[in-house]
Amino acid sequence: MFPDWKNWRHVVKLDPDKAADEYMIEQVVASGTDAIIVGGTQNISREKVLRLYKLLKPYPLPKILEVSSVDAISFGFDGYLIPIVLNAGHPQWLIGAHKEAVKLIGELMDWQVLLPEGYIILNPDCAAAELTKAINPLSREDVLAYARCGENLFSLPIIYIEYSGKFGNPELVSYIKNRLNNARVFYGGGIDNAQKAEMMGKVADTIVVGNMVYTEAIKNLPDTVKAVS
Ligand code: 1GP
Repeated sequence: MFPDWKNWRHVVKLDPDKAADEYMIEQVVASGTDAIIVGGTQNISREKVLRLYKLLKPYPLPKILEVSSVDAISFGFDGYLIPIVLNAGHPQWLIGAHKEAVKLIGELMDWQVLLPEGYIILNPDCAAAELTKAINPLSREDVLAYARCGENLFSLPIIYIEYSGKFGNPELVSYIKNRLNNARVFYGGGIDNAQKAEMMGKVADTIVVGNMVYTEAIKNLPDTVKAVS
């Protein structure tokens, strides 16, 4: 089964393409975050994913792989998040890559440990937006329509508002969150201190922090957890 994710308030996303060591992982775990997602967009290989998994293995908190390429799928994780980019400009990222992966390993897949997430990528300058040719700019009605399609047409349990690398607009996140009925709203992008964590924690179900753990802002990590607890 996929770990009990609905109570997660704070998650750290680690990028296999960035350097991590035991001390950094200790700091991440000690922060009190609810789970660790391993995921990234660029230069992801199975070798890099496994290197990170080895560092995380001693710790009991949920270790989730966000699958960005079938080549990087590694066994051992507690769950697998499957991104579906709702505002992708190319069907590859809506269903194409998924279909290819299922064609390859569909027989072996344990569907119980998979959880799909509907991404809406709103920072046009981030790597994921470039890769998926994310459709931007979007009005808030456009964003809401994508979110509602994800929730109601695709029955996605998570709508992930992605601003990777940039702090987004809490009012927009709140607008979306208040108009969804079932899907939980994940927010990620530009959170590097308690104040930003609190702002987004008020309007999203779960906040995702990424880049800050690779900078000196990692010292603020425990405060970002406290801000949403
Ligand atoms: C990236 O949403 C996450 O996928 C977190 O974004 O790296 O900007 O914190 P940051």
